[in-house]
Amino acid sequence: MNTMKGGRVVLLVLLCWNVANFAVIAAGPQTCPANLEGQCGDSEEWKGEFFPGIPKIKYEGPNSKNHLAFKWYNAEEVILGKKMKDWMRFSVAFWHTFRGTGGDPFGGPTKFWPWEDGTNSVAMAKRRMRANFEFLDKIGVDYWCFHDRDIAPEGSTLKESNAYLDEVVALAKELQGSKIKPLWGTAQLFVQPRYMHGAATSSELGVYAYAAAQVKKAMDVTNYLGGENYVFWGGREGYQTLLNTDMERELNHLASFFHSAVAYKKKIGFNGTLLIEPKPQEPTKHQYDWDAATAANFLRKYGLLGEFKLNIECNHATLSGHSCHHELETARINGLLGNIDANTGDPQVGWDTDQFLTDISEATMVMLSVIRNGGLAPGGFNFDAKLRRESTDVEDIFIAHIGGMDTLARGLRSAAKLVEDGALTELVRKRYESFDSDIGKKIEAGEADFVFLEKKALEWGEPKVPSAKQELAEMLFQSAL
Ligand code: XUL
Ligand code: CO
Repeated sequence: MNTMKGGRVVLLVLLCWNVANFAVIAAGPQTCPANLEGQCGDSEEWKGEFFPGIPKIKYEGPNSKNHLAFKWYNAEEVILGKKMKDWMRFSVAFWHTFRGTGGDPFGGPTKFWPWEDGTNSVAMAKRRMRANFEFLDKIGVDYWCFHDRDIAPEGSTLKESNAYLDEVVALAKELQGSKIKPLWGTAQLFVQPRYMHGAATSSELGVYAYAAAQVKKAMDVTNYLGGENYVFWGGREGYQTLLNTDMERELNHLASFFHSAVAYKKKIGFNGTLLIEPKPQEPTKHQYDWDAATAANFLRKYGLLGEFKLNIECNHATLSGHSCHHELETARINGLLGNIDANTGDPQVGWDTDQFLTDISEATMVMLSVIRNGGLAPGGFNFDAKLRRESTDVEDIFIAHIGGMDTLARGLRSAAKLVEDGALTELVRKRYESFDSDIGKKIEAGEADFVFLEKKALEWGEPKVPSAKQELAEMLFQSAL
């Protein structure tokens, strides 16, 4: 309780912190790749190595002591009938991995990657894109995720911004080759001051139109790059106080915006899944897509079920007072589990810390949901996670991703053990077996009315209530880790 309260107080401070994470901070020493030979200013055509000395990351098994190797993630290994890489469909988040600066509300950037020259130019954006693709190749990940404004700078007009984006996207397309694609693309509708009241839920008509234009373009480029999904995270689609907010009107606007997105997707022949990413708050005090259940009800109310799925982020789940497992199961049982933003929060702080997942127990619960869902495709696991402020070596970028991939791979192995063993499934089946009777079946088919049930209750007398066997369930779970 105290932690939650503390978290809320800190939340105000974090409004600017969150922006800092997405904003381009050009402070800090100017740097550039060692072998660039002084051509830093306009050097996007540089084709050198960004991560010299770091090899392609290979699987070496659990006994390896090499921190630049996988111990649990073996891409080609088949688990429960599917290759690990097909269960996982890992993706690198461009905004954290290539735009994260380590800045927080109390201090500026701490990360000065050798390829950064301190500018927000198109040339720098292109060089950074080359670094992204070298990283993807070396870490062995086939998907990446981006916001429009992470990968290319915002211009002084929408037209100019679109032209910058086109230029960088053309390079990304070339670098992708035939193997790599975006897992999803999205529009950044929260950093620029015009979005201070929201984008689709802004009180200003011009902002709604601008956001629509930005999403239209972001959908175009996601489609052009072969993206498999498109995400809507409504960072500022919410409110600070209901005293100045017409919540019903804002929600109606949000629904209109989504209906237009569906229509545009069909118009351009984009086959990717549209995903809503719930988050309860931060930067707004209350975000409309609070959690999976809220988002599902929104989709149902506005006739959008069937057009959208959900992108569940583990740290957002815990911010909303749920576990990641709860949010995944809520999405799954509603047929809405589309993608996972793989990260974790810190149990001692109340905000979005976006850490790489390292908890095997949590990863196992996540993977149980993924297995029950039959996988995530066309979604996957996007590492919406960042290095700690204090981690500043280039190799830390690799170590963090290797750690996250290995944790989820370990989760998959443990979850598969649980599924194959069957004891936990059997415990749950037994718990509900009274409903397997004829009368139970009648109830589940909606055919048992209260009069009939009263008759049965009178006939049966006091029911015998069995144990839930929670500790046994926990013991079975632990034994698979
Ligand atoms: C913010 C967050 C975003 C979305 C994409 O908490 O998770 O990065 O994933 O806009
Ligand atoms: Co996210």
